[in-house]
Amino acid sequence: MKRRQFVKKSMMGSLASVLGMNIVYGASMPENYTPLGLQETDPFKMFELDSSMLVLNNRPWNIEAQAHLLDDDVTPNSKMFIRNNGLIPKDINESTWSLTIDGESVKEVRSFTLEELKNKFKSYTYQLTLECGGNGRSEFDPPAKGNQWTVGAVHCANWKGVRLKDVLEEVGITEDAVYIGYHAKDVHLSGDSSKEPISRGVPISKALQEETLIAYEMNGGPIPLAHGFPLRLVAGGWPASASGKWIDRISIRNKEHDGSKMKGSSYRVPKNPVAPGEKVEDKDMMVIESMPVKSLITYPKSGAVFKLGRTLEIRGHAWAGELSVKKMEYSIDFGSTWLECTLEKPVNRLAWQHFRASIEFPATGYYEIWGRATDSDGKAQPMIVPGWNPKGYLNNACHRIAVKVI
Ligand SMILES: Nc1nc2c(c(=O)[nH]1)N[C@H]1C(S)=C(S)[C@@H](COP(=O)(O)O)O[C@H]1N2
Ligand SMILES: [Mo]
Repeated sequence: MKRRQFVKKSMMGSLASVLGMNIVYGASMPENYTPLGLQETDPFKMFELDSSMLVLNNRPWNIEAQAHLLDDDVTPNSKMFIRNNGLIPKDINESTWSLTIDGESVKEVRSFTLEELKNKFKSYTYQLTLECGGNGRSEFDPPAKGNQWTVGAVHCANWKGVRLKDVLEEVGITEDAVYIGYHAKDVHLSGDSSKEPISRGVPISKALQEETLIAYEMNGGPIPLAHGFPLRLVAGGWPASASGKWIDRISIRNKEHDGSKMKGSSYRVPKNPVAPGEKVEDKDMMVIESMPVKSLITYPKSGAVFKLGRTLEIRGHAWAGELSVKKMEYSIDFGSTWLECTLEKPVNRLAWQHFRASIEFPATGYYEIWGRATDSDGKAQPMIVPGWNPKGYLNNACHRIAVKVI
């Protein structure tokens, strides 16, 4: 028997045993074909998601949480939104994976295997808030194209890895370095391997922050495939698009990185306010940097019903990009009056902050609870959707929930 035939026969044997039955016309099955019966297509099983997560899109996969699912201090894997611009890479081999540091502004191009990164550099663990720049897009009018995220495209997980700063120190960067750009292994939707689905980055000042990690662990285990296994850049507080998943190369640039989704209207907003629906020229747009102040009421779930006389304990999280949150308030009278919540300090810089408050309702009936955070510069969340922009980014309007008191 020829080797190829032998391989095929034994492959067929193992496929059949997984299926639990013989593949009758197996001999005619194309090579490298996975029978449908063995293809997992259920995103809840594939990504081990909580059954209340919301699937917005399947090609590419885009899945969001709901406010009440984000009640944990640290977001568990099953409740983390998933955002992809392309197709998740397959057949990743951890032992041959490497990260190359190149670009105009490196002294010398260097590559590190995962083992080398782990052995050569000290590891750090931080809770880092990552919010998609388009979180809240669904509320813009006129509507903006793109995933219609409601409030659930944000998470704060525990990330462990090495500091990008330490790696760059080892490699050596030149004085003209102004930006870094990541390159990753995901596949463009067209299947064209010369195109990158996304290749974004951050200014060198952000790259050199202590909390900017090249992460290899998330929430105490290997990074799940959908979130960037085996290596991910994590730049907390910035649009999550700056945190490249599946990275195998970081380029140190002597100009603003010009990779895929750095130009045009991608992850960019008008420099000056524009009228809703207005066309904005590229030259009048700028790259989104730190995300604006925002908060979520994660308990109770909107729609909850309570007995009059019972004190309601609300809770949630607030975050403010590069800044911290200095005040969290709530209102039960549509924003006429505000009362302060108890607000915790962040566990570390760039982690979201937890808040709570006890509310007593004066009478039975319908109420809305609105939450409003204020950042350390004194900027508060707007009560209505802020500045319209072509792609619907940066909606940090106050989160609102409805409750009924009976
Ligand atoms: N390689 C790669 N990195 C990526 C993306 C992507 O499509 N490919 N999407 C970005 C965007 S737009 C977001 S919001 C976050 C989502 O991270 P998550 O899926 O882990 O929640 O990953 C970012 N990093
Ligand atoms: Mo995003």
